[in-house]
Parts: sequence; structure tokens; C-alpha cells
Amino acid sequence: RSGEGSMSGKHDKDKGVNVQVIVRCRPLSDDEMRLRTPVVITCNENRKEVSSVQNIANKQIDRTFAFDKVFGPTSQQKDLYDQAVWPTVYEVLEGYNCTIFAYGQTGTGKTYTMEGGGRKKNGEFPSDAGVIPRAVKQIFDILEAQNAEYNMKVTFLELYNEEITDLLAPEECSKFPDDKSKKPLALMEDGKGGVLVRGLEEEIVCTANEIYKVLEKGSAKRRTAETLLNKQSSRSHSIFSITIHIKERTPEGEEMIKCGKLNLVDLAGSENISRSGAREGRAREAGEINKSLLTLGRVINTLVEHSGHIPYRDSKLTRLLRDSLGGKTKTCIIATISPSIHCLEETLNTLDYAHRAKNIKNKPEINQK
Ligand code: ADP
Ligand code: ZZD
Repeated sequence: RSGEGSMSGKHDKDKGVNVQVIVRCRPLSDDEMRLRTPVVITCNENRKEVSSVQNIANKQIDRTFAFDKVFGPTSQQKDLYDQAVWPTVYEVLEGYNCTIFAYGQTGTGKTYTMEGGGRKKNGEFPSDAGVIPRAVKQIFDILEAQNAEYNMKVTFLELYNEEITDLLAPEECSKFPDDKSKKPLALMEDGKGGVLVRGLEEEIVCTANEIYKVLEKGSAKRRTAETLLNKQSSRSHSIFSITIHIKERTPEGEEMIKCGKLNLVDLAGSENISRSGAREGRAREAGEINKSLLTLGRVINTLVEHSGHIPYRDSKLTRLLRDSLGGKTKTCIIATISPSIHCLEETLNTLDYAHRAKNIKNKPEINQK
């Protein structure tokens, strides 16, 4: 499965590699079933197509979009992971930087897809575990099977209203809310064209269980911050990153370090962001701007239209993920949608957005020393 990327010739790679875009449609909820909510979305997994059915002035208007992969309402967490995510995570171990985004309206399953259900009491791996815990498991399974020499660090942050919260920062700070040592997290250019978050906690981890503990800590902190600051979680972006250094020897006995980074991004709800990238209606009046999400849309538009200056610097999200959008990172977008008639307008926005993002080209490079 890993061969695909490295088999492509040099010339293909010069032209760039498209961002992979997959769509996942959730099932109707129990409430929606009870209310007999009409379904207006059909997924054809074999043809990799999503269609919508709409009646306007007694005329049936169908629209069909094609993607790299499509997962219908009965798809399980394992299906999506094995078919769409596994190959990407494998590439991280080959030394690529990879990013997986979840994009979609609130309530369509971004967090379910990225994180999944909670951990079971008996410590068993839950069948509804999402992309993040499965990626962690895959990474350690492979490293252990290869008996690899590696080291690994993780970061976990949340972006809300253009402010970064470190979900792994030690708790001490909250006992002294005015403590001067509570450093603000600033973005800084790293001098190599990238950006780093100054002061962000990096946890060194050696086992899958250590990462699960870190995730537990981060989730707890996220919940506290949400309650304390009255945050609306649908408006925050979260980024969990794993950086892996693997020591290898060439057949000649020379030492080599491969370095891969995996970014797992759960974006804020995409509702109210219009196709042109403008704020619409009520959201605008209420001043509910999500500068980062708006800028993400504009960056994507500029990239696919080749229409000049790319406004990466206009938001924290696009500064942080610059390399994933037209850079050297391999990127996959999971667009999540609902099948319900009540979500149709937003669903069409999401499908349109996701379909456009398919045209972004990146130029992935292996990091090797
Ligand atoms: P979002 O993060 O996009 O706001 P959530 O992940 O919170 O959405 O999902 C909303 C609800 O739908 C949750 O109760 C979640 O468990 C459920 N859900 C979402 N996607 C699926 C799916 N593919 N299968 C089963 N339940 C799902
Ligand atoms: N979605 C759950 C977390 C929530 O919102 O609390 S599921 C996975 C990725 C990132 C953060 C948390 C998790 C999650 C989890 C649940 C409970 C305690 C800690 C972490 C999880 C799920 C399955 C395996 C590992 C971690």
C-alpha cells in the first residue's frame, strides 16, 4: 500500500500532488429518524460520488460531485481509517509531513471522525475510536514491528477567536491567574519558511499509552477552558500534532534520520461561510467572525484560481498550516455532511468547497538528514 507515492516518477512529482478529498455522510440521528426527516443525500461509494436531490418549483434538481473517496452513512470508523487514512499515516513513517483536516457544518461528525467515542473503562480500544487514536495505534504497531529506534513528541492546541490555548500546558498557571509566568503563545517565523508557536508544550512520548494519557489531559483541559470561558466549542479549531524521528542505517552502515510530522486538525463548524468566502446573514450581524476559517477559504480559492497573493498571513490557522496548503506537506481533507433535508444548503456549501479543494497541489518532500 505504501508503494504508490514513491513509484510515481520524478516528473509527476514536479507538477505536484493533489490534496486528497474524501466525503463522509453521517447517518440520521435517532431524533431525526423519529421525526421522519427526509434524506436528500445519496452516496455511491463505488463510483466515489455524492448526490443531492432538491425540489425547486416542483422540478427535481439533482447534483452530483465526485471525490477521491466517499463514505456513506453506514460506514464504520475502521472502514474510513483503513481505506482513507492508513496510507497517509504510513507516509509519515517514511518521512513525509502529512495533515488531515476535518471540515464541515457543526453536528455532521468532525469530532466523531477525528476523535471518536470516549475511552472504555476497562481500557479496551473502543470500536468507535476515531482517526487520532487509530493513527497513534498504527504508528506504534509499525515502529514496534520494525523494531525501530525512534523518538516522538506531541503537541495539542486549540485556536479560538484567534487565540491559541495550549491544551498540554501544566495546570499550575490557573491557580495564579495573574501569574506573569503564564506566557502568551505567539506565532513566530522559524526562519525556514515555517512557523512555530513559541512556548507551546511539547510532550515527549514513548508508548501509545503515554499518548492516550496526553489526549486525556488535553481533553480535560479543553472541557475546563470551554466551561470557564463560556466558549462555544463549535467555533474552535484543534490541532494535534505528532513528530517522529526515526533512526535508520543504510546498507552501507551509514546513519540516517528520517523525520515525519502528522497534523490532525478538527476545524470549527463551517456554517455561515458562504461559497464566495464571505460571512452571511445572521452570523455577520452577530459579529460571529471566524477569521481563521474565512481565511482558509480565501487561501484555497487563491490557490486553485492561481489568482495572485495568497493571504496565509491573515489568520493564525493559515499561518500554522501554511505548508499543508500548497506547500511540502501531503494533505487530506475529510468533509463531513448530514443526509437531512434541513442541512441541505450547508451540505451543498461543504460539497462545493471540498470539490474546489481537490485542485490544490502540494509538492511533498521527504525530510531526511
Ligand atoms: P461536529 O464535530 O461536526 O460538530 P460531532 O462529531 O459532534 O459533530 O457529531 C454530532 C453527533 O453525530 C454526535 O452525537 C456523533 O456521535 C454523531 N455522529 C457523527 N457522525 C457519525 C457517524 N458517522 N456515525 C454515527 N454517529 C455519528
Ligand atoms: N471525543 C472525546 C474524546 C471527547 O470529546 O472527549 S475521545 C481522542 C482524540 C483526541 C482527544 C481525545 C480522544 C479520546 C479520549 C476520550 C476520553 C479520554 C481521553 C481521550 C480517545 C478515544 C479513544 C482512544 C483514545 C482517546
